[in-house]
Amino acid sequence: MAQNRGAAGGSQAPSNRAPEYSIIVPTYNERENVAVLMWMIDRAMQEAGAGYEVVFVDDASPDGTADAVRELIRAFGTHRVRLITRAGKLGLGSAYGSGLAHASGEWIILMDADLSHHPKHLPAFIAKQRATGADVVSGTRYQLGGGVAGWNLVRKLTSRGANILASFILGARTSDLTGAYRLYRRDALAKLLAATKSRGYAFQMEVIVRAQYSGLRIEEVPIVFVDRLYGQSKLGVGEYVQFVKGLLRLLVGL
Ligand SMILES: Nc1nc2c(ncn2[C@@H]2O[C@H](COP(=O)(O)OP(=O)(O)O)[C@@H](O)[C@H]2O)c(=O)[nH]1
Ligand SMILES: [Mg+2]
Repeated sequence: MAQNRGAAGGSQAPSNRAPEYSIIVPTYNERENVAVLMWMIDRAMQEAGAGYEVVFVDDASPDGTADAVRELIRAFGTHRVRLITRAGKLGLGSAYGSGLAHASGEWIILMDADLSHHPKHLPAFIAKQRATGADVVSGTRYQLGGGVAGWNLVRKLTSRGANILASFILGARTSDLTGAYRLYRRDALAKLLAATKSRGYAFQMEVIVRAQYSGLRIEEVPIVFVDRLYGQSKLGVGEYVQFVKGLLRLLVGL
C-alpha cells in the first residue's frame, strides 16, 4: 500500500529510493516566498507521513530566486530540494513540463510559490488520493470548506463567473477549473501536459477538462486560496482575453 512506501519523514536520513511525491513549484520572482514555503511543505509532508522532493523551476528570476533555492538545497539536502533553471521567462505550462522531466516521484503535486497554495492542505490531498485511488486530486475554492481570502468582490465574481461559464459550456464536473493546486498520477500528468495547448488560466481548465474527457478519476479537496502577500501577480487584462480564447478553442476542439 501507498502508506508503507511513503514512510520517509522530513527528518529522516536521505535514502536512495525515489520519493513517493514530487512537488513541482514554478517560480518567477519569488525570492521572499521560497524559504517559508519550503519550511511549511516539510512540516506538512511529515504530518502526512509522505516521502517527498520539491522541484523548483526558476525562469532566471531577476530577483535572485535561484540563489534562495540554492540555500534551501544546502539546508534541506539534495534529496529534498532540486532546482531547474531556465534561460528566461518561458511560461507556466513548459515550467511544469521541465519540472516533470526532472521529478522522480510516482505522484506529482503542482503548487504556486507565493503561498496562495497553503502547504497545510497537502495532507488532505494525499489522504484523498490514498483513500480513493484517484488519478487527479484537484484543490477547489468552490466547495464547502474552500474559499478565497484577500480578493475584492470584482475578482471573486470574475473567477466564480469564469468557472460557472466554463463548467456550463464544457460540461465539466469539477467545481474549480482554473485552480492550479493539484495532485496527479505521474503518467496521467505527462499525457495531459503533452496534449494541452492553452496558456494562462485556460491552461488549468484545459488540463482538468481533458482529464475528465479521457476518463481519469478526479477527486476534489477544499482549499482556501490566499492572495499573495509578497511579489507581483501575473493577472492582467491579457489573462482575461487568453481565458476566453482558450474556452472557445476547447469548445470547438475537444
Ligand atoms: N518558472 C516560471 N514560473 C512562473 C511563470 N509565471 C508565473 N510563475 C510562477 O507561477 C506561480 C503562479 O503565478 P502567479 O503570478 O502567482 O499567478 P496568479 O496567482 O494566478 O496571479 C508562481 O509561483 C509564479 O512565481 C513563468 O513564466 N515561469
Ligand atoms: Mg499567485
